[in-house]
Amino acid sequence: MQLQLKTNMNTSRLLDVSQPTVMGILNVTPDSFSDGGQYHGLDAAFQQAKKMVADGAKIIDIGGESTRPGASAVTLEEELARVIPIIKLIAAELDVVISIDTSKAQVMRQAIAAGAHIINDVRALQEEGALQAAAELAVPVCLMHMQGQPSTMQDAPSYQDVTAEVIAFLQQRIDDCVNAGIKRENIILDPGFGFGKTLEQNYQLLADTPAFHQFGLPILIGVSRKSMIGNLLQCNESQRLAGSLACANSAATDGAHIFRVHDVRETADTLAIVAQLKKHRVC
Ligand code: 7PM
Repeated sequence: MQLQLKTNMNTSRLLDVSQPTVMGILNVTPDSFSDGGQYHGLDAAFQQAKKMVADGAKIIDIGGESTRPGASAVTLEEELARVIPIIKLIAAELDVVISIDTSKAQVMRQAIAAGAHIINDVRALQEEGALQAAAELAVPVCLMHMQGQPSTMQDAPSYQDVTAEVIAFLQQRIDDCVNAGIKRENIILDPGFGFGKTLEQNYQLLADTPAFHQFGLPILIGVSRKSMIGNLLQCNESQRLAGSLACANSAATDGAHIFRVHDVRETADTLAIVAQLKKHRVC
């Protein structure tokens, strides 16, 4: 399974996601790199990206909006000021695919112009102008499921059948995207762990990873350090590595393609073990 990417020369390049692929998380919200002046923040973010590439990340996911439950909204100007400089720097200096974690059409446009290759939208292109921007940009897009809005989504998540409802939502968004002119083969799907789901609903979805293969599209899994791990194990964010790797192991065994993670090296090791085991497994 391959994703077709555009480069700055208007040539194209393929990203093979048939083998499990690590996407390293680079948050550029003030709480992540707030060590003083702007340059230091930029340099610290770049050093972290460089390390993630050395550790095996094939994609760097850059996000300037905190979608943390209860987080406040960020203005367009603020989000652009956070993400555009680091996208330009990484595109110029590192050989890695860049995804932009945003829901705003203008951020999508400027990020792709600055050198990003993939749009990662937790709101699945439902904001004003996003569908059209993604269609015009003609780059791969990740469509994620969320119930509600980040500010209130964890208050009272409710489903009759979480997996069936997430799948129905993704099917509808695929149809909407294709109707808007987005190529089906440019779509990546994501169940949206932690986005309007209880602990039990999150584990139900993870256990149902095989169901997401019905679309024949790449599956992205974002469980790294999330509350579904912390609440089960009763541990804080710095103590969620083993739980994150256990989830990655399960999803990789079930054939997920892209793993959005904080701990790149450890996840790449986990995926390598799963790949080796798969060579020896009969079914
Ligand atoms: C606080 C809570 C801060 C949650 C950040 C988060 C996903 C994503 C995020 C995901 C895709 C995080 C999340 N999660 N994009 N962006 N899939 N496609 O843990 O699961 O990083 S933000």
